[in-house]
Amino acid sequence: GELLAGKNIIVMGVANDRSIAWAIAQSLAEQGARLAFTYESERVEGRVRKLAETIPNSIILPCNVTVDEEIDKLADNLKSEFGVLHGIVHSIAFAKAEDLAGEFVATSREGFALANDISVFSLVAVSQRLAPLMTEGGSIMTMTYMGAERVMRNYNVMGVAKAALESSVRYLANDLGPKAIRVNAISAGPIRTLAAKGISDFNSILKQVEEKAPLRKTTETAEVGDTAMFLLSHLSRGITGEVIYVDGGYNIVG
Ligand code: 0WD
Repeated sequence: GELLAGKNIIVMGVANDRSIAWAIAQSLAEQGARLAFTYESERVEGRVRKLAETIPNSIILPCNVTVDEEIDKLADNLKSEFGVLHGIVHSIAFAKAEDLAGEFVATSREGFALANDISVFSLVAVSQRLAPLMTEGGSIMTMTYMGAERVMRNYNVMGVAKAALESSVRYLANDLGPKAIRVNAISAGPIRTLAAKGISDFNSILKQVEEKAPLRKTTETAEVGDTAMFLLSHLSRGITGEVIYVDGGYNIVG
């Protein structure tokens, strides 16, 4: 059956076909959702458009999440294209390369602000402006990483941003719950994507997971996609404010 038939969902954060957001989109489309993709800038528009064309009935809209006017415009566009919105996939993060290596203590004020603006506040800004379109209730999900809870080498400012993101999920869940809007995060194991290119020594991180995770393998984007589908569906209706690990169990071992 189609678990997401009649559901309109926005997917933010597709950069290429390796993006976690792209795997999530596949899982959602498989269950009959209608999708709107956003792209950050002209730099990625072509790639996103090409991918979106493979999903029937989907649309694409611009939105750089650092610009309030672009989020306002996105809300207007979605209202006229979809009317009602049922789901938001937030799969966006950014930090300067220099802040993803060496010591966290060296983080600059500017680098700290940028990482938190794009990776954390964007979830608040988007929820704020799109929740009013969720008149039939809804589900919002974002992507986080274990670096929020534990010190992981080189993750640095992004770990601090993910901690703020997970806390934001709880506060948003509490505010939006009375409107039947749920807010959750998936904490994924490391996956080789464009964003992962910014993390130095990523290979040894993957190797550790293969050796130590209970499932003895690294995380695949399709696994994240299917959990995201669950979170956007009626099946997860009792879950909000939660961080769900999709990491082969790595977080439970040393
Ligand atoms: O191991 C991993 N890859 C993990 C990723 C493990 C656990 C969590 N995550 C998280 C990331 O932190 C991020 O929140 O998953 C999310 C998606 O990351 P991804 O799929 O690994 O990476 P990528 O394919 O690069 O998508 C992130 C995208 C950006 O890509 P680029 O590489 O062009 O920066 O976020 C988008 C952009 O498409 N993005 C923006 N979108 C709108 N406005 C902006 C912006 N200002 N900046 C970045």
